Amino acid sequence: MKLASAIVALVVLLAGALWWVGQVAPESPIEVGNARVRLVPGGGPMAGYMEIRNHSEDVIRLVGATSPAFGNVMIHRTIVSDGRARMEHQSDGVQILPGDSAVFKPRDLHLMLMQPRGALEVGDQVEIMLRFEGIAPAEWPVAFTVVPVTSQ
Ligand SMILES: [Cu+2]
Repeated sequence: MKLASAIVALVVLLAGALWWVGQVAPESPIEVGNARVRLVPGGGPMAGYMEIRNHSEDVIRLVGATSPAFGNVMIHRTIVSDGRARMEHQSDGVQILPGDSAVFKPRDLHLMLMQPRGALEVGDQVEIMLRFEGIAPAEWPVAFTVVPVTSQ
């Protein structure tokens, strides 16, 4: 009898522990990889690149970004037509389907980082706050690494 109740108590404790772990360590709905900023010296605008993976079951949308290191951040896409490159502001943001990813890379999607507030160096970390629709919390701080302007 005593052994049986001890086993019941143990099972209840284990179940409780598993529930607790599930509550405190949920899988992140998004993952941001290879976050980097190409250094442009002299106060000019810089570009930020990354890959955002949507692990959630919802459609999400990157709608904006801010950074303490820059006065203004916009979402742009470079479009090449007739051999000429131009940048288009993505006023509706960037939609990412469940299980899909958005790749920000040279000559494509990028964060346009304008009005740098201080001198940056290769190897520095820059915080950029990504703002989404479709997930909670809406704001995700991401550390971007400053890389040489010649890197891809
Ligand atoms: Cu741009």
